[in-house]
Amino acid sequence: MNKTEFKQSFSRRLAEKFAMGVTDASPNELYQTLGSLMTSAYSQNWQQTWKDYREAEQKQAYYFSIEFLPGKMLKSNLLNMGWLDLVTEGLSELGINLDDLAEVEPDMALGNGGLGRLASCFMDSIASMGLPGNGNGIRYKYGLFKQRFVDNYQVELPDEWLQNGNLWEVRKESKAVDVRIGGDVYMSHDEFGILKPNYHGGMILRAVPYDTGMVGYQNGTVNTMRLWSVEISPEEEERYRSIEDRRAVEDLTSVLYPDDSNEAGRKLRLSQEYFFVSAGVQSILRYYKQLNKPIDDINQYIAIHINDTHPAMCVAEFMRLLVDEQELGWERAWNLTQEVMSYTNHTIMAEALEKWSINMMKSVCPRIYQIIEEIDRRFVEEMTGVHDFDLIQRTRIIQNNQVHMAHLAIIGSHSTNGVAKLHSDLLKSVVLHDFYLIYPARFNNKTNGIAMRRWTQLANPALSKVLDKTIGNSWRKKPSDLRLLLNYEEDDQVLDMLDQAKLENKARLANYIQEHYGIKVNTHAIFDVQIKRLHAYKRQLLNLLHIIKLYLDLKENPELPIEPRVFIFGAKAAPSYHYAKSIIKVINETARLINQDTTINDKLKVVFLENYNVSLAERIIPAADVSEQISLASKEASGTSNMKLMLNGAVTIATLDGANVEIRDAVGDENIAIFGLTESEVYQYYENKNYSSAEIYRENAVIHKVVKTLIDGTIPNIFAEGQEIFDSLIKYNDEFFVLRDFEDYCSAQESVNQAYQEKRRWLQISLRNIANAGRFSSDNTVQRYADDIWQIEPVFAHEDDRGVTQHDSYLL
Ligand code: 26V
Repeated sequence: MNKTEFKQSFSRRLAEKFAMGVTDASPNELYQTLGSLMTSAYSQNWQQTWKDYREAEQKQAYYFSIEFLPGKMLKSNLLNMGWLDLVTEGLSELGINLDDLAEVEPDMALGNGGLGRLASCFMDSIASMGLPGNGNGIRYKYGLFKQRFVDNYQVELPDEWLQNGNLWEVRKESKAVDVRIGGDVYMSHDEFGILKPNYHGGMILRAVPYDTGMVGYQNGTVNTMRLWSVEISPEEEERYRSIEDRRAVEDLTSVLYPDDSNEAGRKLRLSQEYFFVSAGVQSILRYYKQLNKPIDDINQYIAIHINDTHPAMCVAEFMRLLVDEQELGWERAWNLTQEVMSYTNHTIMAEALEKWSINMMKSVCPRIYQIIEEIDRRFVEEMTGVHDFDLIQRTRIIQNNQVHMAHLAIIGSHSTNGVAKLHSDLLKSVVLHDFYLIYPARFNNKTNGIAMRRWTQLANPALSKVLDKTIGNSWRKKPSDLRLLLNYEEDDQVLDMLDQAKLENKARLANYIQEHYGIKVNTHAIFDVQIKRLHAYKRQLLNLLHIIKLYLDLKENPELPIEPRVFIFGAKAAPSYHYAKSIIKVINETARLINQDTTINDKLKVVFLENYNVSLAERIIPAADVSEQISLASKEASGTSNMKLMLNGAVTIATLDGANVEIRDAVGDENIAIFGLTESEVYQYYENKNYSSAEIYRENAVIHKVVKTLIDGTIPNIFAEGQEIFDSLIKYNDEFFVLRDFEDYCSAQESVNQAYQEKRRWLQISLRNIANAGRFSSDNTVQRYADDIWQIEPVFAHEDDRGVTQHDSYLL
């Protein structure tokens, strides 16, 4: 396709769809037009990809995740189709700015944070590596709430992302399946003497899939992300006459649960889990049956991945279909199930480990509960005599009237992995140690990764240009080539270009801040960024206390030789997480105090950006100088914003937690500011029970002075919240060792301050961070899942230098 052809097709499509010309159309109409050109262009490849997999009888992987967080898709699809430059230019010749169209697209925010964003990075990479892998999840009518600040408090508004339709999805009525929720079940022998379930009552819901094409990076592959939506099945229309009854059904796929740490134990949430698990597994089996292969070989054609425990019922649902419907014996079905399933753990926070009461599970999916009971019974039987009684009691699935979902996932699969080296080691040694004793070979590590293309080529064109000029453009396909940049660490011209690119990105963010918040920030200040969900363990509070300290220091001595800094926060708190919301309020009030204080000569600014989401991340990350990765060691499974910020040249201040450890290994100690307790020191405190925050508060004058501002009126309007946070630190012994790490954190911050003053050294550090970020490409990560866990391969044998298959490019 050339530019002229594109412009013609675009104008023609606009006329067909809206009967108007370019000058009359709104950005939304232009966006719809461009989107429809794109989807028609890739739909053939989508169909072809599907056919190829089927004809080659390829093993396919299915990534089951209750969250996907793709953000906007317009530019990412353009980039992956190889159309981005041409379309940008073509539109510009028509007098249209592509960015104005991109603005119109709502973020697809069907996820809370790291877990869902990782799933979407994986979808991009799986397609980009030409691998046969698909997503399976829920099409929530409302995505993650929109965050607004009112009087400096977080308030939540619904995210009505589907209001103007969603042009990337295709409703596939013909692929709908029925899911049974609730009712009773009892077993009886049928006329052939086979034990069969008899169902009574409950609801039969129609699960309708909406498929979205996952376009691989310039390789012609288009995989599928299948999201399920509930409908009332035509046969059941009669039963759901009243508005209340219909609402009860529609509620099922209505909202994404916004709490990513505390298990609320809600029946609706469990129903959501069973709904997308059952729909997904049924549709996989339906596909498999069309292949006409013996059911005993299903493990050679299908891999199902359980992303965190939310889809753990895959194990029991797969058993149900094999045993009840395919009439396989238990043992055979069980072996197949274990070979098909694999599981990733994403958190070590105990509160987030899912457990469901037996009663609730019986009431949502009684047959699944029976099957889990049987799995549990056989597990205990099999382990008795092999392992000691206590170990078996601790690892069995059903304990104290609760079903432990992680136990189900581990016992019912062949692979359990963590998401960074340290995290995977902690799973083996602490969190899942009992299981490691039983199944050592099942445990493995797959360090997370990020879709490099989105986080450089799309988010940071300024940096991308510098890279192209300096090291050529091979890094665009092969992120490990970023290493070539190391050859230029002494090249002042290159360092200067990097500096200019960063400044350009900072100016863009500064404009945004000025426009939205009326706060003027100095683009030559250090942009210090902490962006992630608000959680006590992530310690936004530690960052805040350091800001307060700097402020107090400046008040005392306005001539203090510190580089001007802009502290930037982006974070949503779960609506029910009182403490996290108090932290937001206190950061906002501190920001107002500091930003209005003219006596500190604009040396400090604090900006808390509302409604942190993927699109905002794309604005903030390229502009960051400093990346805050300051969770208490052992608590952050991996983190992925750490990788995105590093890739964009930010210098990391970090504890040795999650993937920070691997980032340190990649860049070396001189290029990262490490501080704080190590994981083993944290565990020693737990063991010896000898931590006393009150003692630190009493004896450390600096800490005393800083912490006291929470309750002494220094910061206005935080009467209750300041006290709450003060109490968490002093009265309740500071669960996340904020005070213990404070001094060390301040020194790390001071070393960053120093380094920034030596411009050249700073730019070199930044360059080394970019150059070493290639290893965190999610292309690598998914390749390891493909090789070690799923055993899937690309369809075509001819490969390019990345090992990626090539197809034709997209035609209009
Ligand atoms: C848990 C719950 C429990 C209550 C109901 C709603 C809900 C939703 C999500 C979750 C799981 C959150 C787990 C999570 O996001 N973990 C993050 O995973 C990232 C990708 O592996 C990793 O980088 C982060 O360190 C980890 O916190």
